[in-house]
Amino acid sequence: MQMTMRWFGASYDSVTLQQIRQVPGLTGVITTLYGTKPGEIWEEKDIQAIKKEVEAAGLVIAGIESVNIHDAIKTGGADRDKYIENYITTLERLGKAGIHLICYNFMPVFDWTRSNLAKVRPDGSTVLSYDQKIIDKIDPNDISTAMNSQSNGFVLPGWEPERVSKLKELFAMYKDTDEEKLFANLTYFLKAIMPVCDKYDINMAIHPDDPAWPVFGLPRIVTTKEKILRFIKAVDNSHNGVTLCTGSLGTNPKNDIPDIIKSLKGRIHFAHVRNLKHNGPGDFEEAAHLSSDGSMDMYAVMKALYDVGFDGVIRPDHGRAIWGEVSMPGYGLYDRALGCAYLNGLWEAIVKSAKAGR
Ligand code: DNO
Repeated sequence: MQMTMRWFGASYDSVTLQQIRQVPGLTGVITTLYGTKPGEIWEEKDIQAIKKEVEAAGLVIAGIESVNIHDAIKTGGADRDKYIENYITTLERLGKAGIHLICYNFMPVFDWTRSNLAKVRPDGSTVLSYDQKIIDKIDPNDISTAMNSQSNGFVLPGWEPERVSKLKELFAMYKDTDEEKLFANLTYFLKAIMPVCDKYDINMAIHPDDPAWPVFGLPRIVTTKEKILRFIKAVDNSHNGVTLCTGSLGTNPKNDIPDIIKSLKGRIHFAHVRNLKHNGPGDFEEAAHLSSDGSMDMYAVMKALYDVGFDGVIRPDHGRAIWGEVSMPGYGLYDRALGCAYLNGLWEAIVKSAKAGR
């Protein structure tokens, strides 16, 4: 298991590589060229520059989150093959640069969605939260304003202004895309990119939909064990894998995360491990990573990862805003560092107990 932390790049992140380097047990970052748009071919010089910057800080790039997918690919539009070719070129360049893990999502129009980016908890910390009753009252065209007004001035991943300025156009593009079509478009894309993934040993790790149900009437296909296994089997290549994101899959309390982990043995290439607290149907808030702070058994999650022989890249996920830190919501240093320490502690205990036969 390789412990990492997400880093958005020096121009976008409040956290520095030097700070990340001091988190115990952490060796790499998960990053991206945050300024690139879906569909763009990544420039070799930009890939080399960020690699050099990360390595100069004594870390490695353990993976990219995300190389985003152009909507023409998700909707199966007339120019999808052109955008798939662009994606392949980017993968080729990343592979040549020694990067072997790519996280991406296949959510229509919106990436992750929350109704509040700073819900105050009893201890005074703030967290991201979601309440379907609030979302139901928001016009989809206003959700980006609501999200971005709470971003502390940072560009939120998946909510980049140039993207959300075209919401009406985007909704129109997805007019005829139902679950079946989205599934077919995902498998078409995966089949097309597998040869380059085979050539450069690139693990593709799809991120689950967050929350794990349709939002604003748009289809979602990465929400349950059955749906995930369907496209894993449809493109049966070990490079076609998943990001096991407990916080996204866990939004639906019916998702049994340890069971999902067991069903995906060998296909979990990346793990986002964090806790959340359920307040009622369709109503949850994020929590500290610790089991007792939320609704999930984090020991059971880590143990299941251990039991399936997971040895991939892991990172803590959204943290609470604590100790007065101002950052991109969910992505401050302090609570994610606590998350790293906790996950490393669980892992050490699990490994040592297993070795001692306990
Ligand atoms: C939000 C993240 C997502 C995730 C993408 C992966 O904090 O979990 O933006 O990175 O869905 O492509």
